[in-house]
Amino acid sequence: MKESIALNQKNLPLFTEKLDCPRYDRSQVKAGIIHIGVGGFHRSHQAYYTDRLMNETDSSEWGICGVGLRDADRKIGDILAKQDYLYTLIVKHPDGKIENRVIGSIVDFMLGCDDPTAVIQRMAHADTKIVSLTITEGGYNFNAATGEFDCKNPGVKHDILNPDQPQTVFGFLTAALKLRRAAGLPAFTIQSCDNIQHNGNMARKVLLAFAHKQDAELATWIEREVRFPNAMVDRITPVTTPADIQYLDTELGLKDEWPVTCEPFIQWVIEDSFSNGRPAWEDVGAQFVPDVTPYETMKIRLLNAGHSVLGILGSLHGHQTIDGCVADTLFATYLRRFMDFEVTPVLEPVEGIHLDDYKDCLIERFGNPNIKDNLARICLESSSKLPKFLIATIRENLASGGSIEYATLVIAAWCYYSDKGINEHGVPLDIVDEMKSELHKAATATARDPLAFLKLKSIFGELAKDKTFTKTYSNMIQAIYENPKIAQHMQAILFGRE
Ligand code: CS2
Repeated sequence: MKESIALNQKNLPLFTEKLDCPRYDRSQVKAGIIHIGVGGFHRSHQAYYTDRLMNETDSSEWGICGVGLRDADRKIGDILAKQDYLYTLIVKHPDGKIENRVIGSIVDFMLGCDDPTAVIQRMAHADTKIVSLTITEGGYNFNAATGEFDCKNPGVKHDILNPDQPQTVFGFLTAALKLRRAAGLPAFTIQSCDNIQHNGNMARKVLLAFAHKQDAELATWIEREVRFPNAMVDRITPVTTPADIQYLDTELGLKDEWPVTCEPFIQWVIEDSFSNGRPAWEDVGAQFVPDVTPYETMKIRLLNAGHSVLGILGSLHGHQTIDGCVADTLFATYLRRFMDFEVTPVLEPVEGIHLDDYKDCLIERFGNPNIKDNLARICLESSSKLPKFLIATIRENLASGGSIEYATLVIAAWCYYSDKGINEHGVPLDIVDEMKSELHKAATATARDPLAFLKLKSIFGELAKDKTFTKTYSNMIQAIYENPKIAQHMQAILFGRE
């Protein structure tokens, strides 16, 4: 058998016949963007757009230097370095067609926990124009109920006292901006690419709260000089599996230790507000708009919440993946009704988008049988996802007198899931959540007090005081604890509507 060839710059010419490869001279690319959080999503989305841009236009000042802040990021850093920062993007269509592409837009990687000074200096370098972020919903470190920055976080406390040896993203950003201000350099843009409503405003709010604690004068400068464009980002990117690595090896004779798989759909809607220039991402399909709010709300409340609905209910039922859920008529119908009855009424019209088409397209995307998006990924860190994705919709429907049953069942099911930690067949659930023990503790008190789970105020705020909500919720809790077969409760809601 022929040995497969390692992916790296030297070997790139050997692959150009087999798949799309960067056509630009990577040795000339400067890192105008520092990206914190080089996970699968960054690599299938922003790095992909930027790679296309460099292929199609002269944009060599907009390469990306990846940054990881924690030791857990060492693996991706080491693999990328070994491969000259190249990796393969495997785009899987629903009909089985696969498009492979080597992405070259990442040109360097640095690990903050190894050498914070080097990362700060790189961010403070004149070449750096944008620092972009995918640090997950939890990374913004705010209390979901109050929306305020959490100054008690140990990393934050450390960084306030040790500005030169930061551990958190806030410490790194302020240290770098401080150097830029001292050097008379323009501020960089801070560009959030996370699924948070008004992600730019949120990044601004938490960074300013942090900077005020550390250096009030610097905070005023940041407030004036740094732009934080809001954006809606979208591309479903499941966790890479050993089968993806094997596929490249067998089919293309290419050895890539960490490729990324994703769906063909991609969207990026950005507010055109940058402190120090930006790439012409619109040349490769991104959309610049004056106000991204309606796009963000639509995406977070339909796609991300839709994922969570399937994720929590599907996990209890014993489904493994999103496409597995959508292939089950009960789950597909439930999802569509949730979108139609509970989300659509709280959305504003979105220019250029017909909501029915958008929902049809979402269900088609979820059903892509080649994107085996695991429910464990979807349910990861639910405590920082559900307040924004789902609970916000419940709250708005409570205010307007709209339907809440579809979403409330998910909350009641989440309580049962956090309490028991097993699905309805007794199989242990793979729960990964910063708040796992608090969730479990609150949920186990349900036997004594049906509303116990709602006492987690950082998640539910004052929802426990809303009579309409608690009535629906406690009935569902009682029903699920008596009979955990979640499909029967979903059916009860669906038939009750007919
Ligand atoms: C998912 C998202 O994490 C989640 O819960 O809903 O990762 C989703 O796949 C992306 O936002 C798609 O753009």
